[in-house]
Amino acid sequence: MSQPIKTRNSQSKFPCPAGQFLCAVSLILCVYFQCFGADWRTIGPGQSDQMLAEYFRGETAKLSERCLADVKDLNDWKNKRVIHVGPAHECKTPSQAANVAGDGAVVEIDAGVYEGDVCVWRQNDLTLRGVGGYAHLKANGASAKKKAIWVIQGRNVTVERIEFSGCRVPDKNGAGIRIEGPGLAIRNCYFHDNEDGILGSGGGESNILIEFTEFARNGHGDGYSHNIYIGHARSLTIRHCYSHHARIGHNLKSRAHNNYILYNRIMDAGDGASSYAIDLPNGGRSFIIGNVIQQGPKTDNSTIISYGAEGLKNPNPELYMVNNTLVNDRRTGTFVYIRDGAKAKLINNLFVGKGRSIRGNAEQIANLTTDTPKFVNRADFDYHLTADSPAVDAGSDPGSGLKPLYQYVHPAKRLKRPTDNSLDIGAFEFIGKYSLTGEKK
Ligand SMILES: [Ca+2]
Repeated sequence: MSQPIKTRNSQSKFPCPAGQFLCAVSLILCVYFQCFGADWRTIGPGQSDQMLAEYFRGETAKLSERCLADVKDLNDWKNKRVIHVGPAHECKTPSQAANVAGDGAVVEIDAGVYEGDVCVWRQNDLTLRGVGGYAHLKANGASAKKKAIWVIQGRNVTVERIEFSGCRVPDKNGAGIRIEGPGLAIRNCYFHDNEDGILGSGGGESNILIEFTEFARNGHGDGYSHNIYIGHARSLTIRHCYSHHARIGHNLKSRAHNNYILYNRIMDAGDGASSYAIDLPNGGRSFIIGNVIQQGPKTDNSTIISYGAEGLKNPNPELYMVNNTLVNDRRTGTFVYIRDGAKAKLINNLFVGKGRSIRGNAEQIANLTTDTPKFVNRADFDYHLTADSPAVDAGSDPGSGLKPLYQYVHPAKRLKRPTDNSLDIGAFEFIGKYSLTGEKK
């Protein structure tokens, strides 16, 4: 059963032509200034206009919470039906809400554990959110359509504060979310102990945004299932997330044509056995900026970041890696593999540990390879710099399009990257000491 597709800014929402114009302008300004913020306008070497155009064409950006609040002011909110879910409401479970929701519904799910409750969301423009904490969808081996806890078929869906765990299916790809509709935003969620955390693409027109979200211990253990596995979407943006301990599979795998991998923490720690930290098997225009990435001694694959391993099949085989901190705790390995034929630019990256920094060809500026980075606490995976680190003030200006604007705060948060006169190498700027969790000491 498929739902009719609604066009954006449907004219029937607005009472008069002037109103339509003002509403449209306000909405565009809202999307431009509040969703994108400064980082969206500056990311990418000369790509900012293209990125904006991409995201205006796309559907994800308008779904940010702040934008929804503004849309409310534009008289749109009253047309959305809010459905409350929980033991005290008429709708006891999310799957009951999925049977009654219409397009544009806001489904607010009381915090708590929902055992074995799985469903398909076919409606468009949904907001699905936990209220008062995580709504924990504990599958206990259940699945919708033998695919996932939630199969999302509608377009432009936002998911917030939901915890997904325990999906198992016969083909060993049971996911927290299977993406089948274009345009998905995931915020403040937690995916753990499924066979895949998130799986799918929503098709070639789909833009996917994942932020402030944790992924842990997903994977069947056969190497074909991963914490995050995005197919051939138009774009994946993943930022301020924590992805760790994928079971044999990758902590992040994406076949999207454009990848914006920004300010995340991707880790094995001491006991993780993931394969790649980041796998971009088909290349594509990819920005990897400001990430903290660690490969543990038990990793299943000695390469940390892999670009184009299955061939540069996506358009624009360009890789921009800027101000990342990469630590290898394995006895040897490769930090970055770049397939021949790609255009790669690596600036201000910090490579710590044994192994080869780069396999393949890349333009390199101000990267630092060292075994004495003078971190605050390497054994405890706190890679903030100390005053005498060789990375301090050793960076090169990557240009406004590539400059890191945030830094990761644990867990799955961010702060604006502090600035002084000289950019440091790596994911963290040293201006006095910060704790792992972002407090200034
Ligand atoms: Ca500095």
